[in-house]
Amino acid sequence: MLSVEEIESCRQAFNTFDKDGSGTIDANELKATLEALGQNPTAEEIFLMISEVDDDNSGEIEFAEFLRCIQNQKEKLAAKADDSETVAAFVALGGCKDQTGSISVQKLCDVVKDFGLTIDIEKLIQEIDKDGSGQVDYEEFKALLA
Ligand SMILES: [Ca+2]
Ligand SMILES: [Ca+2]
Repeated sequence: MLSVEEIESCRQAFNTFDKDGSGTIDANELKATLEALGQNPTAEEIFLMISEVDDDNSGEIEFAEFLRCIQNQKEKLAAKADDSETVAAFVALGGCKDQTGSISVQKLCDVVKDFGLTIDIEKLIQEIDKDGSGQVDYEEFKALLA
């Protein structure tokens, strides 16, 4: 969810786009704003941008649609941030930063026991390490934490 401050700044951004104050952003307004930002979108690009957001197919972007778009953006960023913590843990256990490589099941078990966690890690790993290789790759590791 967006905070009150975020909604407020969305409102300001929206008003910047909505030059005639009609309460919607139409294609011309979107184009003019992007051009003011130094971009040079084609009519087709503008159309695609609007249709991506335009849930009610009105051909214009209402404030609710604008808000939803910003919120989606924010959730995407948050999901990315979550990922980076998983990657950091993966690297700390011997994996690679680019999400390749793998960590040994033995090491993972040791760490879990060191932390005194009560989860049944061996059972979990049996479920995740389906090929029984004794190695946990990034996707498996991520599933483990999920
Ligand atoms: Ca308008
Ligand atoms: Ca609309």
